[in-house]
Amino acid sequence: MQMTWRWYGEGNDSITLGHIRQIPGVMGVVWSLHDKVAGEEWEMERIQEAADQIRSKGFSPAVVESVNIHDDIKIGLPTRDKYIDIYIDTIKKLSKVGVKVICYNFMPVFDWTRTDLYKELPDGSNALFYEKAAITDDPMDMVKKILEGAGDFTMPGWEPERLAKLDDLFKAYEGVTEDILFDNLKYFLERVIPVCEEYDVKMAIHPDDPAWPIFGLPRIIRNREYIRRFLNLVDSPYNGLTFCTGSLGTNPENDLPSMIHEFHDRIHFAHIRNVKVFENGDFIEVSHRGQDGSVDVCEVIKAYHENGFTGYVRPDHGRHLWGEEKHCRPGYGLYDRALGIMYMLGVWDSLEKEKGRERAITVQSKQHI
Ligand code: DNO
Repeated sequence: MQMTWRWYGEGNDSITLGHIRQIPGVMGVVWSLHDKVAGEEWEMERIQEAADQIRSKGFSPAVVESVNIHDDIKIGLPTRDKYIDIYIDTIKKLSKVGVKVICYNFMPVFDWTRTDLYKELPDGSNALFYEKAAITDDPMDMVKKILEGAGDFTMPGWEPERLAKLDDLFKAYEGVTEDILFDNLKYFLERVIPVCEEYDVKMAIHPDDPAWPIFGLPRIIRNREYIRRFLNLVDSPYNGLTFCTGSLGTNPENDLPSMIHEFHDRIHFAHIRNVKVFENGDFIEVSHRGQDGSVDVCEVIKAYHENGFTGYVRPDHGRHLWGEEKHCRPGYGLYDRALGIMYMLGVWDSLEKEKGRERAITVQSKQHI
């Protein structure tokens, strides 16, 4: 497992590369060009500059998260080919600086959705919260809350310019059913995956967050059955997953360790996060420690370990601690994600030691024979 950290870039993140260097075990920085809107060209000079900056501090730039997919591709409009061409061009350029994995999503209109970005937890910290009853019929209510909460920070998937035309967007998605969304995803993948195979860049789709349809929009990457269907759309190792325990974990029916056992060879990027799911289906993000939420993070790590996982991992959203919500991007503070890394590495390292001991015992007993 290769530990990484999501960084939003100089001047666009409260955290610096210098801070990240002080977190034990982090070898890669997950990045993007966050000012680019879906469907826009990524210039080679900008890509090179970002990769060089990340490398200059000793990190690998091998994972890019959020090369966002234009809505026309998801809706299946005739203009999609133009946007797929641009996407392919970006994949080729990213390969030139050593990018190996691209994390993206295929959620209509919104990326992750929450109803409160700063819900207080009993310990006095605060975190992203989803309250079912607070979802009104008007999605604009939620958009306003999220954009207000984000303040000056950009939020990938929550671009104000795009969301200003929310009514038009919703109209454009009318008639897009789950099956049609699957077809449109297949169309996209059938064009993109052969290029990925040639350029050795793996696509890793992010699950829908939360793992159910909202505002009548279809959401298709949300459980074992749908993930199987997704992987079969184009059955290539280059068509893979970002396995996010926080997103899939919002539905307690998703048995995460067992899904890792099934899908591990198609998981290229692991997002590890804990959520506490309440009986009425509301959920809040909590510390990575298994006991603190509904995701048994120890078992998750164990499942990766048992399968010899060598892919990229990052702590996903964290709580906002010690007042940091005043200056950090929602969900992306420094402290809780750093604590999460230490928890994950603690579990991983002890499993590695155990394996070493078992190996030594096996060698010893063979010598006796
Ligand atoms: C949540 C993230 C997602 C992810 C996108 C990828 O914080 O894991 O927003 O970056 O869905 O396109």
